Amino acid sequence: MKKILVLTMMFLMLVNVNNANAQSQIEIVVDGEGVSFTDAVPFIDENNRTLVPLRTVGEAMGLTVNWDPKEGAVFTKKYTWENSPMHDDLDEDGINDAYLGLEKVIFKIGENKALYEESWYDKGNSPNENFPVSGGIGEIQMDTTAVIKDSRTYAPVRYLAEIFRYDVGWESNTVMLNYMYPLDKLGIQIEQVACWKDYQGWFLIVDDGSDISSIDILSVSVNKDLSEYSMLTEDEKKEVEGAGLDFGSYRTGFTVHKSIETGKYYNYKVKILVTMKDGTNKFGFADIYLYFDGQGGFI
Ligand SMILES: [Ca+2]
Repeated sequence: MKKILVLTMMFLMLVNVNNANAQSQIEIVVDGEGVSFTDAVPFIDENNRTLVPLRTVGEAMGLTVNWDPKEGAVFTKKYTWENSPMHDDLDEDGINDAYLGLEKVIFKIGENKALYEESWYDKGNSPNENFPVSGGIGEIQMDTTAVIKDSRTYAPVRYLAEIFRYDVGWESNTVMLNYMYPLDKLGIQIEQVACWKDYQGWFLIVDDGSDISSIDILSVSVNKDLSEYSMLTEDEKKEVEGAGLDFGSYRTGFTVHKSIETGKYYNYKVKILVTMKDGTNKFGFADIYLYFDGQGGFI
């Protein structure tokens, strides 16, 4: 079931990052906009982790932030069918009928784990039918605890950011958070074109008239481990087309150099940097599940 895989994905994304210079003021930039901190500013705790005032960053990410005396700091994001980052085909008729409609993350003070909840909704024929059809909860293990300081909740920004699909990067003393769009929201279609036991290949297809100028792969991980990859060469594109496949006006493609075993499942996470024709950048991600039946070939 895809919804269970979604939850699993959340925990796989959590990796460590080195801290910036402890002496410097930490700056946070969300989608290119600097976050203004007033009285509450980021600081580095005794575990050498950068803790940020969660409310300020959460609001900059467009999240609804509430303090619940019993639960802790609660961050929620609601989606509609149109703007949801994930859709699913629960009755397996080939047409998506459900969407991720609500995500909630709760940081409890003094605990080194946060709680994650998600709810999926039926597309429905009327608003009255938009009841949750499935959901799930999980825990996010953190490497330090959420704390209260001057009545503010502080925790590492990575956990909040990655749950809500932001890429987290450091540039000297600045934390860069960039929203990673699902590829379809960027107008990019991803099609697997080759599946061999030593390598797997995909096309990234962009419609004619798109505002996209170029696509670069930032990283590929397979079952959590970073994997070698290469962009498709002109020769490889010709070879695939020579196999009788025509994907129209594709822009580029990539090959992942991963040895896979027959009868096993693999989860590929691909981070993509898109440059638009106006020179701006957007981040994207593809989350691909693959079962290898041992029959290598072009798809
Ligand atoms: Ca369906």
